[in-house]
Amino acid sequence: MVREILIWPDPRLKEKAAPVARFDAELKKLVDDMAETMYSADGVGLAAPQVGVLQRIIIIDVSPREEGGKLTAFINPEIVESDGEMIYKEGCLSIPGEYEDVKRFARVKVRYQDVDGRTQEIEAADSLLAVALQHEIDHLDGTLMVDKISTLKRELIKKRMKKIKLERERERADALRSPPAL
Ligand code: QAP
Ligand code: CO
Repeated sequence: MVREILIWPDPRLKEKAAPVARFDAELKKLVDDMAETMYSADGVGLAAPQVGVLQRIIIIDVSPREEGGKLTAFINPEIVESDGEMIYKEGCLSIPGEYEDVKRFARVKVRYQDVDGRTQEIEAADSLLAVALQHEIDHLDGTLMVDKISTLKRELIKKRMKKIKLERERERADALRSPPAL
């Protein structure tokens, strides 16, 4: 099931997400929904708070178009090692149409649990995966890429997002007024 992706600004995107304690069927269903939502929006990464679920879950697939593109779910992820610096032009499914340079670590080691609760580690350097891990883990602490750019740029983006939200509300109201014929 595709879920609705929250558009920034939204108070839920600023909250700190809670650790996952139960590795059950409900968690797997949420991860499935997040994957469907991310692929339908042409994304490479998505964090649970972006679909309004304040739990420490992220998914990443840095090659979604490739045959056997590999989706990974990271539960309770934490950066345990980092070094270096890189700048990457990032986007975010909660900030559609906007791309900004953000400074990140060049290398990170991330400890996480898989959907079965087993502890895993992954290392990534100078890559889309390295950026995606940092971007998505930030979401779990209520930090978005717009928190890492200038105030001026942030305010301009905020105006454009408010327009997009209004448009979407109007579309929704129109759809309710004249539902598609079956
Ligand atoms: C986070 O971002 C990320 O504006 C995931 O119109 C950022 O998947 C990972 C997207 C940088 C690695 C590097 C954004 C799709 C997707 C848009 C995304 C849009 C359509 C963003
Ligand atoms: Co994002």
